[in-house]
Amino acid sequence: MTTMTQERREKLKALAQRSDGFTHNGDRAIADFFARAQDEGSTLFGDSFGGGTGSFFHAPTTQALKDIDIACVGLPFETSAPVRPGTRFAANAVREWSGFRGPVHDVWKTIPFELCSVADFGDVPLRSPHDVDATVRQVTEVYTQFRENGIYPLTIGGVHTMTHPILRGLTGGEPVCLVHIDAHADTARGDFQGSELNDCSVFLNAALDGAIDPERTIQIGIRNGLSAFWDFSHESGMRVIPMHEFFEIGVAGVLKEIRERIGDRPFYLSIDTDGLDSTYLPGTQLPEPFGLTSRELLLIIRGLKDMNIIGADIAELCPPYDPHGISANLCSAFAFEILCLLSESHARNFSKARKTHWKG
Ligand SMILES: [Mn+2]
Repeated sequence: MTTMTQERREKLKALAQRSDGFTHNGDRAIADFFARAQDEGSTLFGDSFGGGTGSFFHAPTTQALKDIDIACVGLPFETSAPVRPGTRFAANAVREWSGFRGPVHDVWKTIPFELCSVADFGDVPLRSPHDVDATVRQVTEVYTQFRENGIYPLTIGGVHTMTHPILRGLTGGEPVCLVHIDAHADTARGDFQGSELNDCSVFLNAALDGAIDPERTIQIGIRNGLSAFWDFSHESGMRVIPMHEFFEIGVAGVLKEIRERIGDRPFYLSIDTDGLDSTYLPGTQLPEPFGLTSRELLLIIRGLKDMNIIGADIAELCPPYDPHGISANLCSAFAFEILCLLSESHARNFSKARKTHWKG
């Protein structure tokens, strides 16, 4: 038994009744950010589920390219989905859950809104959602504009098919390195199921476009009986880390190889939600057992800190197959981790450091 003296009780009472706002454990930068965001009328405070602005992470919504450093983008395209439909609902599901994520990284104390102008760009307005070719051209156009304006995109798909035009636009044919999380290597040779544009040939197409460098590509989490389709990965020099090898080398082994292969070169991060074990993320187009745990993927993402990331996407999230929202919530948490990486990287690469503002 210990003793609660009157003096101790008074001390605790004084702490509980402080009226000078949150002290954030003495972190002035965080306190200043909260004061500024509140002053500018952000909805970071006190809204309920689905409330606030309904934007990614409560970011201001704009498509004014000159005003954006980091664009959070929805890409609700699923015409080429061969298995289970519903990925078109992913962007809004992540938007909704993202209201509970951030604004401060709980370990690094990174505040993306203090490093960069972060915006919800909205969804790519799909002009011809029934036409894969036309959509590939349109997505290429949008991400070309991002490249021309120095914008790093964080995209929530849609089917993985669109990572190919994203990379084509974003790189302009100057190959970047790739970190790819997936149960499938997505390098099936052309005319897969009657079409070259599909979600099983994404990174073969990107390599042919000169958008990624196969020898600086690393694919993590690959598994299931489709491995016969992925010859191109092995033959083009990509590093494929299948799950059975991941079980041996773990997160530390993966991060070591990523650092060796990519170093400080620009790289793109593409996450197919089926890279995760379906226990952790059931809401995906093609769930695959025996994948990464949510903690393992978190540690892989955090292990990319201080590297030269220029864009990222999360594809194949399929909310209708997860009525509890666990999958979309998890993706919103990964998305915030990635937002921190992107904003730190952008701030290092561009001298025009500027903050996010909720009012002009
Ligand atoms: Mn996949």
